[in-house]
Amino acid sequence: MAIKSTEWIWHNGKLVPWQSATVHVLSHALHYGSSVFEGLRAYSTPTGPQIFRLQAHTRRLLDSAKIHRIEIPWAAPEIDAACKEVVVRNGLKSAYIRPLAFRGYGEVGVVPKAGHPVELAIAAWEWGAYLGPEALEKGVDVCVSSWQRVAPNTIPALAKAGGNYLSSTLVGFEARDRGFAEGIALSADGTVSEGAGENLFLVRDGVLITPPAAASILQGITRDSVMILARDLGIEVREQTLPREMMYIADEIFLTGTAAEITPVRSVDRLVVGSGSRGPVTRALQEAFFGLFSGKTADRWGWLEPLDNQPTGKRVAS
Ligand code: PPE
Repeated sequence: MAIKSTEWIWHNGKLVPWQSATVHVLSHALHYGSSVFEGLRAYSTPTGPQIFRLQAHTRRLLDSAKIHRIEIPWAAPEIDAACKEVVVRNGLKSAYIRPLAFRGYGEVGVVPKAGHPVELAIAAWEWGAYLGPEALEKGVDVCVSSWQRVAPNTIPALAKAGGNYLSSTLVGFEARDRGFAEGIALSADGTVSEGAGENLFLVRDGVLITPPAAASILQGITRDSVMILARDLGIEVREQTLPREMMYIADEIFLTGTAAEITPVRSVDRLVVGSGSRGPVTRALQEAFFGLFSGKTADRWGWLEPLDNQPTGKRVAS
């Protein structure tokens, strides 16, 4: 997907013109994948643009950095304020926001010495539906990938680190080569993990089930939001390891992510899911989720952050 460039990118503490937000080719992250990043969305709402779950994303950025011992020289309130600033200064009504922290140019070598520079960049641009404009309504066809997720004790899946996405890229390439919109990866033990860039939920007999944190998933913030919204709607939610074939006999399946939002799945490995169209639970959750931005769903969790550009320090439990 081509990036719709904007005017400014926040880079190491200041706004620089889009074209000037560059790095040295000997930056550590380019060689060893030592970056951590986030993806957030700002939605246009009746009370102006609002960022969805800003504090939760900043917290996960800092958690990812901690796991990889990347010392980001900015604290959460500063990162929150910078995310707002890039949206405001680029005049965006809605946006995808991409904070990226990485080991920069210092010495070459796998293990960086203390004090190796860490850079932080935050860009924002307009980004539409991740899996295509029709996907949110009609659903997508997915396959199980021959590539499995990283096993525990190899690369930590809970960190949203650049290096992890070599796995996602292979899963995504294979799926598209085979004519599918997205690939689902199994974890090292063969149970369902997640999509290349999305968490997975299935519905069976009205119960919503999703793989647990230990299934080599990224703990998605959309996943967390969907579980909270579902419980609020009186839907039973379980985090449970799932054998692959549970997808074949599910009544409904959908994928969640900041980019993918809530995207129904209409087939897995060419087996039709349920009735083959968006199911009632998926639809109810989409309505609750998108209702947060239209004003139909009351934001009782403090998930929407206005762009007043003031760091609030508020941290909402997830
Ligand atoms: N799993 C993976 C592997 C993943 O990359 C994402 C987000 C999720 C789950 C869902 O997490 P959350 O956004 O917090 O609900 N993927 C991001 C990157 C997409 C991209 O292609 O780049 C995203 O959705 O922003």
